Amino acid sequence: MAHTGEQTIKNQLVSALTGAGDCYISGQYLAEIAGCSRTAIWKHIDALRKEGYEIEAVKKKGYRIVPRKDRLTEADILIGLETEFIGKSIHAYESVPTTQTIASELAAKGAVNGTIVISEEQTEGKGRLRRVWHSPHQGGIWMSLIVKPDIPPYHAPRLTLLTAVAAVLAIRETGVNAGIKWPNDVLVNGRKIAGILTELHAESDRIHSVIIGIGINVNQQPEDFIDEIKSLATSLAIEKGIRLDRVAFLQRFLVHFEKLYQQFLKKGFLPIKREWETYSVTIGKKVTAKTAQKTITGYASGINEDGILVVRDEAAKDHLIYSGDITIHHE
Ligand code: BTX
Repeated sequence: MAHTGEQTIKNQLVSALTGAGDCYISGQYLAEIAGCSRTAIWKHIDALRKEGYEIEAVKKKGYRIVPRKDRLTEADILIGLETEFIGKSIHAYESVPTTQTIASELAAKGAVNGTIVISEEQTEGKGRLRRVWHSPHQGGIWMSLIVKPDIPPYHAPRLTLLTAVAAVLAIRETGVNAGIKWPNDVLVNGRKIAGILTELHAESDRIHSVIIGIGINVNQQPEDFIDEIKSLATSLAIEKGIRLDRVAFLQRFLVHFEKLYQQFLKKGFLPIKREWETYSVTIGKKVTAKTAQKTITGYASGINEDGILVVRDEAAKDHLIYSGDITIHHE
């Protein structure tokens, strides 16, 4: 485990090298910004290489970081990331049980707003209600995003809807026609392409942090899905017939998320609600909603200001569905 000082130098080097893109940076310059000798820089560069960063060293020119194709490393994600604060602090792993737990621990230790925890694979990926989220190696984006909004805790579910809109916008940019099934499923032709799990750390009136877990199927092929979800799930690669650059896709998702998040904090939930309704595949449909208490069949007439689904039954009585699963009837 690196000492904190070494960790800081490492971060300074990674951000200087990624910030320079294709250009070389001299050892002298790196030594100046990190406040250490050129020999120490050489040692740090060597340590970074051992961590998996590909760094070229050319005499008289200096150092240059080589972006690796389709690897979700800190450097690859940072190069060309066009956000102000979302995803600027990155904890990237090869394999973890679940990114949610790591993000919760980091949030408790004071991780900065916008920190992301991402892993190539999750061995115990979590869905809602203790369900499993299948997170195989290299197929998708399995990520937890830490945000610390100054909003009352009961407004936190709005962030789930906001995240679904961000996912839909990023997916639609690739040419795949995604929609949202209440509350948080992102679907393409009725099959799940992404799922969102929001966990809240709060006191009664104050949010400490919100951990937004998002799983997006990007490059899985049909055979990569376990039998149980084969007929329910899809990926961007299946829909498009080609593999996608996960880094580029993730960067676009983060840009959309940040824009919507800032809009939400400035202008409130209404613009997000409208956008969510635009992409919803639930609204206006006959649905059956199963909650812990009851089962209701009726027309999904909309969501209210809190993102709660309104289902109108045959007697024209409105029911508010706070949580649970819905089935859409195809008539
Ligand atoms: P959910 O409860 O709405 O969906 C879980 C259900 O979705 C499962 O029961 C299964 O039927 C189906 N499913 C499981 N894996 C997949 C998959 N890869 N693609 C499509 N369908 C699947 C949705 O829960 C919330 C998922 C959040 C996942 C992220 S990943 C990063 C973070 N870490 C973590 O452990 N969870 C979140």
